[in-house]
Amino acid sequence: MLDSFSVLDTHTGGEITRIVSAADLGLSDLGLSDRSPEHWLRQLRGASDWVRKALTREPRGTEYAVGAVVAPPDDVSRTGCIVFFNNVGYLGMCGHGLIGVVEALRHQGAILPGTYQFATPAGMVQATLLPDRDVRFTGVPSRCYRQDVSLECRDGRRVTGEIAYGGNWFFLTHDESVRNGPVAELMHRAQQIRDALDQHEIRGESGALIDHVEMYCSLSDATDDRRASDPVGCRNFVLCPGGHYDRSPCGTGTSAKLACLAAQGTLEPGVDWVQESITGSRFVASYQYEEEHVHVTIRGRAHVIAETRQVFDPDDDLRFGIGE
Ligand code: PYC
Repeated sequence: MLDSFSVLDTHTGGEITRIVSAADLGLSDLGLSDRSPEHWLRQLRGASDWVRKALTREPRGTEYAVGAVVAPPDDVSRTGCIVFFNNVGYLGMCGHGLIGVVEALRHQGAILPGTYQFATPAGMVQATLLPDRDVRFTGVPSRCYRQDVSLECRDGRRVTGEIAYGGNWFFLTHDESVRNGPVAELMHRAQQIRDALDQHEIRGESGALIDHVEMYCSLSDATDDRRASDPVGCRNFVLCPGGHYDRSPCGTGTSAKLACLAAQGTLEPGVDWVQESITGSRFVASYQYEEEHVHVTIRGRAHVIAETRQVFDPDDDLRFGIGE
């Protein structure tokens, strides 16, 4: 077991990504055919799961960070590999995390402006580092799976929304409290929906667990000082699987939202949509159809906030974090 390794922290619209090199964990010392997210997932879920726990739990970590194990794109194929994780497990994809990884690679001098591919457990994604340091990415094919899904929460509240996939599974519903509700109330309302989904066994395609809840209200009334020329969009609040809310506008949640707008016919392909988080940070997104899916392209910006060497003292009983 390693006694130390380097971590680079970024934030994208307020949401942290904690980035670890796959080579530092010994994961990319493998033959080419083994350099796949599936192979890494097996390793990370098994012998290396302590890395996830240590980086997303107290005392060294925080439950609202998403972690990423990364192999940078090589010069020939310009293809890298990323596995994202959080305090409860591993994510299919993570949009804010992908923007964070690209900014981290730029900061480390591993990439120049240009377009790269990354293999993730949810599929291949494409990311472009733009000359102004913004990152534009196209996620995995997204789709609206069910519309007008109605469920009753424990407090008797009836909620109607959509089930959609954008790299993770989401239940999306309109909720005016997102406009200026206190975070504690938003957490409570979203958690009630998450509980109702579980209680009524409402699932995504092939029984997939819906582990993200996205509540939204229109952007147009969300701020007082809007101009007529401002783009259309919404403000959202996303409850993540580990019980925290996304400080960023949530990349996979934005993809799921645009898949729903496409299914409803309320947003034309190629038209810009602004997705705003409750911290006020924004992504700009648009979509294109491909057969029964949509490909959503999102533009955002991340910043490096820390470079640390994490030390694992064998005498420290809590070196892998508090909890099992
Ligand atoms: O940006 O896709 C995202 C995301 C998922 C969970 C937290 N952020």
